[in-house]
Amino acid sequence: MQEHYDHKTIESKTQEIWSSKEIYKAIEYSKNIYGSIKPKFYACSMLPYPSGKLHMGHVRNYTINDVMARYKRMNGFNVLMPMGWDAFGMPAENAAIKSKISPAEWTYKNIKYMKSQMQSIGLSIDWSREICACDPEYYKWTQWLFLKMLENNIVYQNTQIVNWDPVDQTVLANEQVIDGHGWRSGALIEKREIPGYYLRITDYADELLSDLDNKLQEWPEKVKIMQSNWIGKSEGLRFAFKHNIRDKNNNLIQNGNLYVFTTRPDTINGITFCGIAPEHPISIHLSQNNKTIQNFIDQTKIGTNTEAEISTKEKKGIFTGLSVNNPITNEEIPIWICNYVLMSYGDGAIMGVPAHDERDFEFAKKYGIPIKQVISNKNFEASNTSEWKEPYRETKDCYLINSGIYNNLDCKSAAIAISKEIIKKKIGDYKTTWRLRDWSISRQRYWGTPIPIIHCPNCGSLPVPYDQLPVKLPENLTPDGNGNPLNKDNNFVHCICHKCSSNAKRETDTMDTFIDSSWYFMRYTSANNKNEAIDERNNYWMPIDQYIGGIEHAVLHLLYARFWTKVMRDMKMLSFDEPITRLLCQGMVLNHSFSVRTKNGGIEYFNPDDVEAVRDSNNVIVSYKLINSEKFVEYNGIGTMSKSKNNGVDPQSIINNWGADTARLFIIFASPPEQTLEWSNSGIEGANRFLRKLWRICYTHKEYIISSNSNNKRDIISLNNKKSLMDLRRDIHSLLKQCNHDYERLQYNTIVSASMKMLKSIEYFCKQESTILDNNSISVLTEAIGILLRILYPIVPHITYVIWENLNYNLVHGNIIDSTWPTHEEEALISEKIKIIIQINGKLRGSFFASTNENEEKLKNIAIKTESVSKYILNKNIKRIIVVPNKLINIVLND
Ligand code: ANZ
Ligand code: ZN
Repeated sequence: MQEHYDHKTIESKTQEIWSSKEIYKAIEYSKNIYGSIKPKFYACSMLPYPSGKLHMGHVRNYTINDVMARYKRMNGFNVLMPMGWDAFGMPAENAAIKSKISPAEWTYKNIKYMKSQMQSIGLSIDWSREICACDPEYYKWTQWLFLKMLENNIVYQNTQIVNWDPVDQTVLANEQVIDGHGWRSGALIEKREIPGYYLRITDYADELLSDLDNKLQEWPEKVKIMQSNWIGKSEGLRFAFKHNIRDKNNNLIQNGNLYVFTTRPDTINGITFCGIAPEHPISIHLSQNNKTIQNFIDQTKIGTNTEAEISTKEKKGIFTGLSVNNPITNEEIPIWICNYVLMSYGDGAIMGVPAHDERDFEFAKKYGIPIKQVISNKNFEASNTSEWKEPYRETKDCYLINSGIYNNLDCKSAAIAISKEIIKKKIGDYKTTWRLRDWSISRQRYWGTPIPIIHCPNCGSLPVPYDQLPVKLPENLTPDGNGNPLNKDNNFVHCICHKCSSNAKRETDTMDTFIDSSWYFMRYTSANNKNEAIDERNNYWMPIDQYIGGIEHAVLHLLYARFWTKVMRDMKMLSFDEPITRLLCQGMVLNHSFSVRTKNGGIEYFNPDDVEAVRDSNNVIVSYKLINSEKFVEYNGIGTMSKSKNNGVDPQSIINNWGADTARLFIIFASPPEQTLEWSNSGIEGANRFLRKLWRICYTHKEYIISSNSNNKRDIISLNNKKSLMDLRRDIHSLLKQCNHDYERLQYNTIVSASMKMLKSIEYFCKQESTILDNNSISVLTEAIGILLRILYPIVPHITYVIWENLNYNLVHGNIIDSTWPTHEEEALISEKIKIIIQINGKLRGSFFASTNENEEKLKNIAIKTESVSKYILNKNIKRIIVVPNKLINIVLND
């Protein structure tokens, strides 16, 4: 054992050993030393996009995963921790446009570097199962699954609306449209309707919703709420306003029915307008010979119309000049075209009740539409709605007013009574409406999984035969920003129809990259199978026991993965319903941010490492300035690490300078996995100091421990009731008990604090004992350090691995990686507590409980710090402290 802790050699050596021995290769059905099959544990992190280099968020994610994997392995589980690359997608194309290298080259280069970074963190990944979304060996099976879904009527073709950039002649993703203009060309973006493929996720809406509660007990509540809102089940009434509006061929539009969907039939008497979407058939009809309406509709189409954006957008509308009649009151109701009414939801039309709906209220206020109150609580009658600042949205203990025969009914009964009346009139019925839409998966992009379809002039669209998979994506194209390069690649586009042998064209759309990540975690289980997407090993490992990733994937990725699993189950490929048993969303990594306003009104950000605090004479921070400069900067507080704020910390420089173990220890210690983590350079230093201290104490006592382990004296501890031995064992075993509890509930940060306490107790013990230890002391010390090393090993695997070997612990417990996890001994915890009285100058001032024969210094310390006592000794000199063992402490003050 070297005298000094040298992270560089330790970490590179251990990593070399681990990889050469393929120590983390997971083998199905592996057995324990007693010959019985180990339970499996599948721990998986969301696979990264190969953007170039790892950021601190990745490191945190994989470290948490690794701690869990190593802990579970020592606890007798057969653990799988795989890794892969979400390697298709737009950043590769954007990089290609910028630097003129092919997306393939850029992606593979990034993967190579990021993989080396991951290896330097010392993760226990089974690299033999590595998968990469842009590898034909992987996407062949994505295409295969797509074709199976086509066969099973899960895939269908329909038109989709896309953002068309008329200058670049290309389809843009929503995030490439900025304020209605193309990100590169600046051109005004048009909406175009083109054909595309869809997956019937709405067929699974019910199950996706009910399984949140029934099967995902170990998912964070907030993720389940987000998914449930996204699925958006709404129960209400759908009914028609009868109308007489005819199109140019004199046919009644939609057979004379203007259908609306409402969740509040009780408010029907409060309707003061009808709102229709800009894409509604009535709107389209009107726009054909009305320029003002046409212009209004065009205006609403600018920009991306995501639901979230629409809800915050200013409400705008235009009166159509038309009206319908309220089916209950027969009042005349004007029809407006409204920008906040979505064509894609319900029927693309609403009954406007401004008195009780927020959006309608805002709209009515703006356009002077009457606001008619029809709901009130018991205590007040109709109030003057023109003075309202907000709609009245209560329903609990509320009753109808201004509603004719329905007056005085409570909201719920009124909703039922009015619905019955509408149903009786045969103009409507109860209806469940879903917010979830079918999944549009066609992208007019190069760098994605090719959709395995050909278009033949004779036979139409045909699926590529299974034996011709994969449809390989050419890797040598370089997009230039002008359309999809696949369209211009004759080698790719041209093909022969397998049915009629005429010249046909390949589909050049590729799949949404969320498809790649919807099933990759299953491919890990069968990664080397060349003949099947998955095999029986999938049923061994799946479902994932612990999935770890960012909260930003709470909805889309996790919902698609759940959907995909259910589809595969219905295609008889799986025997489970949900892919992920337990989910953990790790918190963000934060750092301070500093900036100055530039002359032209912009903001320039400075890296926190370049900034120092300026303090006044009382050492209070008064301002901040750049190091080695007189330039003052503004402190913006703490926020997510990001490139745009220039406050990222490069994990590689931390690992190079301090070592992976230090980085891991800090990350785990700084906060519990689900909370945000504040970066701190002093925290890194502290973590490193702790590791050096651990090394030093082990080094100092190495001869004793080595001999103890070599003679395997572990079981012959005879304590002889020696207090120091009992104390140390009590400390170690009670902390161990806490650690085991914390490991199970993933409260990893407190494990680090417990290990720090263990090391303190060990240090204290060693100071107390004489320099030459007797056999019992050696045994207790060996036991204590053996426990500490194992508790720390999942968090700092390199240093503990090396110390463990150097101190011959493997002779007794085997390799630390597979050694058994320590369990505390209840007997070691027993300590007799006695009441100790505290006196000051002989007067009773307090008391506390302590173990029998507690160390005198410790007792004195406790006494001084006891609350009822400390105020008497504040600013006084203590002359001496008298300890009467197991009875009292008398503090004598100078007067
Ligand atoms: C009248 C009403 C009165 C409404 C009231 C609400 C409160 P959830 O619950 O999210 O499903 N709505 C219906 N179709 C719409 C569309 N295409 N675009 C925009 N809004 C639409 O929302 C259902 C409610 O959303 C419906 O109930 C309707 O407004 C509106 F005091 O009808 B309500
Ligand atoms: Zn053909």
